[in-house]
Amino acid sequence: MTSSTSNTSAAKAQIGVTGLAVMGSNIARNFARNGFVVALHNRSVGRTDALLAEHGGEGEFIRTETVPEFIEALESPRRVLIMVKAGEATDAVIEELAAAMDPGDIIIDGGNALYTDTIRREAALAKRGLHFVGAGISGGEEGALNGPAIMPGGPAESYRALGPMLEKISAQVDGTPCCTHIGPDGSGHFVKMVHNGIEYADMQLIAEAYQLLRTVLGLEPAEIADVFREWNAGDLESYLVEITAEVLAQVDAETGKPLVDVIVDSAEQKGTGRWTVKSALDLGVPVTGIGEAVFARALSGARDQRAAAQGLVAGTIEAPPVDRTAFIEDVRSALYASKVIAYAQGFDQISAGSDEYGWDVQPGALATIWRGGCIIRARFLDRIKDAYAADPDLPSLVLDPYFRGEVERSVEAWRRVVVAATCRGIPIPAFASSLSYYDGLRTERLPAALIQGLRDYFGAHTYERVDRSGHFHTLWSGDRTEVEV
Ligand code: NBP
Repeated sequence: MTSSTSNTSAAKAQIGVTGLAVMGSNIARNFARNGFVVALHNRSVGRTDALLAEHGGEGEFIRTETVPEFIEALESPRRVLIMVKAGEATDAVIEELAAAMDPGDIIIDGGNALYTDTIRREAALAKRGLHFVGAGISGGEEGALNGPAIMPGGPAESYRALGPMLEKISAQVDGTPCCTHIGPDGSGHFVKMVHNGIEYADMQLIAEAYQLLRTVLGLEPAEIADVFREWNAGDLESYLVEITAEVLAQVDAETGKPLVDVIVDSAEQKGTGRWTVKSALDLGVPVTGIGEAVFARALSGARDQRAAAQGLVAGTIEAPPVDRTAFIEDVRSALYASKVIAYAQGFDQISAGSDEYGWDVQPGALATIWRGGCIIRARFLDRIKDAYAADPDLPSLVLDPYFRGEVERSVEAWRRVVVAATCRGIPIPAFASSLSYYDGLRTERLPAALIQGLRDYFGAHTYERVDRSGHFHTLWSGDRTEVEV
């Protein structure tokens, strides 16, 4: 049933959604399809009317035009989900809503907010007695409509009033909702940010695998689509691998060429990958896979510079011969191992962020809710859930017995792939840096000792010794004896 006027409706809405572009309207429909009465609001009323005209029959909606009307349409405590453009628009909408709301009411920001903004907003609204929930929502427009993964932060108290509704509209895997309370203030948006960072790494690794199969084996996109389809039946099963096969198999109607060959090779970004890397730098966590993925997009976008660099000598060297079947299997292994590294690094960042802000984020719970609804959903996440169930204090995902076994089994293939690419001059930044990270992690003695020596030489920054505790400095410009400082 659709209510075409606002506060004349008898029933009050259990949830209000403001911001009815693609994400907001699909989430509003998802709530309504799940039996909730939904109040609708958008800055320009045309979007509200378009939603009601096209989908008003899907459930019970209350149409509102103004913020006071919208607030009046909601049952108490009021729950309002904001789905507007992240940044200043979110602040403007929060201010308008907060002025009309009462203590105990809940404002949920489902946009891709920067977690530090969420921390700031939560603190400011808490002073006014309002609950603020920064909720990461993943799954794109399809997920928003049919069941996204939802990562709500904010006060535990507000989750009690809100959680069951979010759990109902989220994706479900094995009867478990892909939604759980992540922790206080900005934790939900923080984990969503890292989720997006992992998504960047995942996509870059897939793209490198494609490039290798195309360049080294000379396979056509349709043939590579078949390879990805096959991979999707095994341990690599995931939404991104599945849709890679779809995109590679697509033929451009106009030219008859593979669609991938008529798309400009310049990848864009909206910012969450960059945020992830900035945060990782601040936290001192090496997220090399995500970093390479962000930089690879930046390089792809430097079109003028790339055009000017055409003709630079490749300097390729003779590569070991490759057998088609064996090489495809090597690339599969390298992709899987690199993916383990990207997730291990992402989970390290979440753990560091959780420690820094005192959020107590549970990595196993996160792996559980990422199994469905979101873009990085994958069979693999069941394994991550199991890994953290077996050892919640796992020092690195790579050290879980299952993942360790997989990576150790893959490492020779991984090296062959990196060698094959390097000899031929094929760029594989994420494959190569993930392998280097793995080698760095397992190397007993790193050259960081020399770096410490250099730092002490030019800046008297001191060093620690392997044989006794304390901090030491060599009198480099004096008699070069060592002093304890
Ligand atoms: P957009 O990010 O394109 O934002 C459009 C909405 O913001 C419209 O409803 C627009 O109202 C409203 N808006 C703007 Br712009 N400025 C406003 C202001 N100053 N005051 C009030 N409303 C304002 O929409 P989207 O793609 O649906 O995404 C919504 C949120 O969800 C974003 O934060 C996005 O990052 C996040 N998200 C998107 C995806 C995705 O796949 N697209 C996935 C996950 C999360 P108008 O109609 O009057 O112009």
